[in-house]
Amino acid sequence: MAHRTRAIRYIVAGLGAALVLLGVAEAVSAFFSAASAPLVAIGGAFIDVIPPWVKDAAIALFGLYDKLALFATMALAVAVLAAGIGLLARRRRGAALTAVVILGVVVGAVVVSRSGTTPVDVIPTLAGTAAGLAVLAWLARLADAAEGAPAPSGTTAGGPDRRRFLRAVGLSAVAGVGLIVAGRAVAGIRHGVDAAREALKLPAAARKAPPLPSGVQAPVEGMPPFTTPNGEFYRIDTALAVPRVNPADWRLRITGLVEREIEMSFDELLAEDLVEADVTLTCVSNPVGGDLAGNARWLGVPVRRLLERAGVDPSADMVLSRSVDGFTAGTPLSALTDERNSLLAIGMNGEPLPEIHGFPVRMVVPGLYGYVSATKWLEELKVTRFADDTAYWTDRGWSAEGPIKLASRVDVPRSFANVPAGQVTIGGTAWAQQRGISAVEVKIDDGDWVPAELAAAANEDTWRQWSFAWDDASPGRHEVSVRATDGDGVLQTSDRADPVPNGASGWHRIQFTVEG
Ligand SMILES: Nc1nc2c(c(=O)[nH]1)N[C@H]1C(S)=C(S)[C@@H](COP(=O)(O)O)O[C@H]1N2
Ligand SMILES: [Mo]
Repeated sequence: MAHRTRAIRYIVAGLGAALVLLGVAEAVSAFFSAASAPLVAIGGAFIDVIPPWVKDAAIALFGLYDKLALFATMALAVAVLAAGIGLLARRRRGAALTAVVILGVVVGAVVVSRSGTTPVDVIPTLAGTAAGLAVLAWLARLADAAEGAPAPSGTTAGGPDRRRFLRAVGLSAVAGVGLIVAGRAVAGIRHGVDAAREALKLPAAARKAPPLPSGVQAPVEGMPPFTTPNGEFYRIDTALAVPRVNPADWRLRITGLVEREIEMSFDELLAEDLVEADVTLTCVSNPVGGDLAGNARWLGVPVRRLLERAGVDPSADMVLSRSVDGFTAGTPLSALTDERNSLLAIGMNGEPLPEIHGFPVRMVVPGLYGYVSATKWLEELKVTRFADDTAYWTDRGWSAEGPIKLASRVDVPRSFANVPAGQVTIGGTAWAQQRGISAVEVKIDDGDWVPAELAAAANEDTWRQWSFAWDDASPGRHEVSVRATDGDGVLQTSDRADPVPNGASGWHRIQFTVEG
């Protein structure tokens, strides 16, 4: 038992040193780029190398908490590593300290290899490693003393030494956690992005979106709102730390196969004639019946106009958009130059873009999944060819082209809900951006397909709600399926496909119980 208590002291020393290491790195990183914090860099690198099915499984498993789950996993990994190094420090002090140095060097290398970082961004990791080394040596020495081994200072075993060790560990933990919290706060203030966003007044649109027709919302209680409030809009991206882009420093560059490269500031973008459009965004990872889709009123500059100004070379067929954190999307040039409302968006539902949705500027392209079009924290449009360039998700097994597939889902009742007997009102959503929805049918149990009531359509780029009143709902368990027909008269396919590599397909079906 006594033996074990002593071993635990070294484990605790390792954990304390790790907290200080991370705290110092986090605090110092507030003065460097967002990706300079070691855990952010490691997590980001991890996200970049995981195969698509793991990313998909993580989204399915943790939904919007996938980042939290990743951080929790990393915290666990760090704790195990720190405990191991602490144990090593008991008998082989030099080896333990060397292990910390090696880890620091490896993490530093990962940090500088991340896009969006420069070599100086290694400084937070180096500072953290130095602090971690000092604290590990210090705590291990106090653990020696508490253990009764002859410590370098010549102290011997006893109560005071144990208390001294505990105090030192407590101090390290408090300092580590405090530095992490303070670092986050300082980073927020220092980068001034919140303040810049608050202060931003969006100009009025030169071309407003037509008002939404009354009746876009199906008259069914519990339906999602037709326009998704910003706070409820789904979020999907690879960014562990939300990129902090101050509009004052923001530049957009249009490069590649153009007659003249263009560079624009945020103020220049605001001075353009702005266009407003209601567009439903959809994620390719959305499973059948899933909710990785949202509808907003976007305000921005038509991409077409800027590409015309740059003069696109006829040999080009793709625009590779790049974010400040190195994400890229490859959009067919035609989708950016035809008549659709492809925008460099700065506003979302009457507000500047929320930071997690790409502040200050993102792309919105009707009809294409987000991974090939909706680049957030945009900084470059490179006019190029599919044959010459590949994008972030195409390099990880997803298709180069990602037109949104016709989809429909049941929103009400919820899966496995109990509903009162009598009339049961069923409601849902269907979308086929660029084509619109012309019909929705439902099937109850083994019955025939029957037409549902369509809510009003806003335009062909937004989803469309539907409802169906089932008058003679009999008590018991029931099943309802839904399928839609798009504006071209094409019926939604029943073929089941997984999200990888270019979006899920198949009819959505849910079960519910009518109470007796
Ligand atoms: N910079 C950046 N932009 C990005 C992504 C990303 O990982 N990084 N993900 C894309 C994907 S896959 C989707 S579905 C949409 C989601 O946009 P939202 O988070 O605003 O809903 O953003 C796109 N833009
Ligand atoms: Mo996505």
